Amino acid sequence: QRKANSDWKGKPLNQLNKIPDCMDKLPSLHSTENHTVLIKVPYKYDPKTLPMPHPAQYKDGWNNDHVKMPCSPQNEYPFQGKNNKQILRKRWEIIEEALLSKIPGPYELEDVILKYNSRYFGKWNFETLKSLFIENLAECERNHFFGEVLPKIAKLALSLPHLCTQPIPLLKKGKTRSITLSQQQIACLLANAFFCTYPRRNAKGKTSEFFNYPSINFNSLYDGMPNEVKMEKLKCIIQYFSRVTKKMPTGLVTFTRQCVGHIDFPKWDSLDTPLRDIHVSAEGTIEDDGEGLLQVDFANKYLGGGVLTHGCVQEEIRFLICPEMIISRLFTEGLEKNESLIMKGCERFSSYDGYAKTFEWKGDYDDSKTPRDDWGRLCTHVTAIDALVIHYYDKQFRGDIVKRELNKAYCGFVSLGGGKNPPNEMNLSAVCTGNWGCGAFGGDKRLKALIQLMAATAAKRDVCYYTFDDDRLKNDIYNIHQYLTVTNQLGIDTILKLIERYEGVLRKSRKKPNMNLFEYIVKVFDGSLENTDSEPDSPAI
Ligand code: AR6
Repeated sequence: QRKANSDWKGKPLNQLNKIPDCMDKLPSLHSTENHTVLIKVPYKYDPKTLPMPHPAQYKDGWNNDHVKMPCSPQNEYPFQGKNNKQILRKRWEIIEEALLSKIPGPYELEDVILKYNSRYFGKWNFETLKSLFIENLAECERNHFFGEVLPKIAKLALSLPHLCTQPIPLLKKGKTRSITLSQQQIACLLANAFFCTYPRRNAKGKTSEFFNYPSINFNSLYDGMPNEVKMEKLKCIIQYFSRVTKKMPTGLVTFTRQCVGHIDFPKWDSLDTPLRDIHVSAEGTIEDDGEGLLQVDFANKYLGGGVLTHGCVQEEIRFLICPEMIISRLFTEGLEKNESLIMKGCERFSSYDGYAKTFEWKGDYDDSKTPRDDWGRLCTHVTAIDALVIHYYDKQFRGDIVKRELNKAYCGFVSLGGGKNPPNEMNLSAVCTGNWGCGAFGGDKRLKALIQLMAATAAKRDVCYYTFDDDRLKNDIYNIHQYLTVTNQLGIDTILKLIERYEGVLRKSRKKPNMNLFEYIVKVFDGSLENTDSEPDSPAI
């Protein structure tokens, strides 16, 4: 499925460090204070055997530190009893009754979901869902989904107390912490999201309990004016469930919230290290051509961004073709500026075409060629980092803003190792990225490329950069990299001073620059700006 790519510059792709080849041996898998393992250990990956949940019996954790589970005995809900009398009932019993009933079409699915979400009767609508099954898909596809697939998704959802037996910790801000769970457990949790069973996750507003978490129930995907892109999103979700209910994947996935202490950031202004190597290409995408590399998710602070609502750009698309990533929304609090989320082992299930408004689901994707590590995780590592939204062009070059983005990228790229010794750089894969923060978030591509290169350098990783069809950018990045490493061996400290100087010029000139950051850097070194950019309102810019 990967196209041959000849249009690149810099270090050849096959010379970049890649997992699994560069990886150190993994320690044996077990829970620690900062790592919750939801399956039984000792564990050895066997492609034919599903991992066993741990513990054997359901243990509840209805408190502020754990996901509030739909099947918790403490989850109660008002229910219209006999003679229209409202009674409180165990919500899981209402869910069980509802999901075990016959659901022949989208109208009945709506009724079922509203049975245990009766507060949202008249508030949630299911127009997109209905439109997909009634107008968009063929009758045989609808019959297949409701006849074959949906009963299996319902069964999967109802297996929650048997599959997810251990309280799932919330990955809260301020703490590095990991969760490892089986792909089967993720499928079961996602099946619950599909049926909108998660309690306490529908209320909006600053006082609601999960205010600082992304949404997880899928109702927002079903509602709204019928919309083509949302229907394509739903097709990705249907594809995922069709696959896992036919043949359940047997591997594991780890989610790590990585929080870097403020004293542990590099002292950027005195870092004289020259930039690491780069491979830069106009062709290729992170998910298609980044195998074995640390792939960047151009994230929202609320993981997945608009995946369950509107918006369909890099992050949303990634979460749709690899839906296991969506489960991060269940337990990951909004990221702070010194944090990232690293996802190891998520499988890809769909192919796609187009982008944003033209996004289209294009059928199955077979990810079985991707190797697995000793923990049974696919060797696909994705790091989610949220850039700043840029409202004013000049401001992004300001020292404090540049440092914010450097620190954020560093949080995503650094390997904290976990052990006492810092990881050996030979064991670190290169970063695979592109125009992070430069689409929906409006950043400057050249600045962000340099920032990512500097952060990767501090994290001891090379960079593979896909410019997303921008040939000029490819050449510019290659040329400035050569200029900063071969022609002049400049350290990160000097590069930062040059960015600061460029900001000064922008600020003084108060007009759109006629010279981009890279042109400016080269001109400063050529000496041709010596007498001009120190002047206020310089005509040179
Ligand atoms: N591979 C390589 N480059 C890509 C790919 C890809 N698959 N897809 C897009 N690009 P954007 P942001 C390039 O806008 O600005 C989401 O809603 C392409 O040039 O997704 O950081 C999140 O949830 C594109 O213009 O990232 C956040 O809320 C550029 O990367 C928000 O968007 C930036 O992609 C983040 O916005």
